Amino acid sequence: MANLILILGDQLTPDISALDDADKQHDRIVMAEVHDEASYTNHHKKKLVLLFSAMRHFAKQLEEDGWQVHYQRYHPDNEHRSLEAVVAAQAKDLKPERIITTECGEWRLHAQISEWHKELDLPVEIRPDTRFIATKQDFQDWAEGRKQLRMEYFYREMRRKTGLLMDPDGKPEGGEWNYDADNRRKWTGKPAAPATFRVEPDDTTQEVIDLVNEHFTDHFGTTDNFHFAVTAEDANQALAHFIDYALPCFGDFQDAMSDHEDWLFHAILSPYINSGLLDPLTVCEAATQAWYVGQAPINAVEGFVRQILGWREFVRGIYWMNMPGYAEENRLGNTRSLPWFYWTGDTKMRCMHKAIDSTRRNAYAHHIQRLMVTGNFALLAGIKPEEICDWYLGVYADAYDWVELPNVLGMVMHADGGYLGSKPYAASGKYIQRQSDHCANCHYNVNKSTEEDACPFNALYWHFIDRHRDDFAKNPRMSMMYRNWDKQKPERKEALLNRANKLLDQIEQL
Ligand code: FAD
Ligand code: DLZ
Repeated sequence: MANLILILGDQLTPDISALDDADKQHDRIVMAEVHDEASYTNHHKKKLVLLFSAMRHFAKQLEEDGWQVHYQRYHPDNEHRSLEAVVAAQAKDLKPERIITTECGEWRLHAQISEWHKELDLPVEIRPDTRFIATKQDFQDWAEGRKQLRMEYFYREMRRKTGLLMDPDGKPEGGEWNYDADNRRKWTGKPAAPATFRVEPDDTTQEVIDLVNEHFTDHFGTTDNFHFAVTAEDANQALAHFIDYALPCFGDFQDAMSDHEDWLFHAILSPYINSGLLDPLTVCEAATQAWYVGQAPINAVEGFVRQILGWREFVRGIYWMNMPGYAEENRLGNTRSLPWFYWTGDTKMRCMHKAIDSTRRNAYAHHIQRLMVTGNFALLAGIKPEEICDWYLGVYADAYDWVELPNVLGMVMHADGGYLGSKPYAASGKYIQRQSDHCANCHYNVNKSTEEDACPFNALYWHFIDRHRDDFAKNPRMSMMYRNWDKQKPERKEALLNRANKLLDQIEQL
């Protein structure tokens, strides 16, 4: 008897486990652009274009390879508005023995699919997602009994497991596990950042751009200048472009920000890795190969591999071990609403304007912008975790709950009480000045803290430190901050707190 195989929009690879042992002659693959998935958050228009176009290209490739594919294109009047409705209609038609799918990456949808067998009165087989290097169980086994979960130790396990950047004696290549200290140079325009890898929209992508512009007008961002890859072949070209032109400098300028460059030396590969167009291990292997042939230095290659083998796998493990309760965490008790300028970029803070504007145009901002600019501001201002999480889930082409939530709620907002990170990434304007040239072009003065034109990050930083004394004063990694705060004269402290309170009162005007 035939099986019905569901492939989701972020599972676009013929190696997906749902296809293991499938029968081209009898089984039917279902893929569907549906209202419910396109609308559960305010997805950036470019993310919608990327996914729908990549799904269409992948379905075509499957058909050319001899698979039977039922594909639903998006239309607001579609009878079937959810994946379940599409699957139910196909099941009625095919009368399959069972439904097969690969576990999805979001608790929301996972909870739904786990219940389908009741409504559909059919077995639903949910297979592990073998694209990840660690299984959910591997992560749980590693985490078991540990008082603190630290990415660095998990990352070392992953290095040992894969053998990536390990020498024949089982030692890390280059002698060190981690070259983080060599990843912090400021970029002053030299060497020039490489040209962005571009794929011009083909007819399918253009059709989807028109569809998104017609039916998703109120979604964030723009479809203008869409140049993402939408096939595995082009995504592999994007990987080759990164390895050849950006990886050699990736390590040095990993934490840099620029007033003039959106992409710097970053990979811009996360939208492809997360949707299945690129395999994470293949990406890491391509990077390590560049080191072995002397094309890129160790601080670049190790820094890059750490992000994928370490952080990416680590946050996924945290997500699945702690959901659904994790999404509800708000250990710092934040109550403030997200300022409207997160949606418009209309703020006099130059770094915030630049990060949000890049996000709006590109559905992309690099890690340090997400962590130390838009994230840092939300942390210092005490924004409600669910509002800032929803923003991050909407605005990036690579955003899926399993990776967005731990990064935002855990890493940025410290809302999980330090489960993911040992200390909050709170920083004043000085950090942004050190890592970028934004401050030179800013309305505010980064060298001032209490005056009308002082950089808001400065007073907000001390306000954060002061109001969370009970949360952090005993944290050894924060003790220096508290010593510095306690050393300040009472008048100075009062002026800083007054300035911060005024900023918070007028947050929409910043
Ligand atoms: P590079 O900087 O070139 O890094 C290489 C690769 O490493 C990325 O492609 C990505 O696959 C991986 N990576 C790097 N950092 C992380 C990380 N912290 N967690 C997981 N993977 C990582 N990444 C997402 O894929 N989706 C998200 O929704 C997402 N939300 C984020 C929200 C915040 C607040 C922060 C601080 C980080 C978030 N990240 C997210 C991680 C990271 O910022 C992006 O993966 C990265 O910016 C993608 O751009 P790139 O491909 O140029 O990455
Ligand atoms: C993100 C997304 C969007 C926008 N649209 C679809 C869709 O129409 N059909 C689909 O199968 N998947 C879509 N996705 C991805 C899912 O919403 C979900 O985020 C992932 O499948 C989780 O692994």
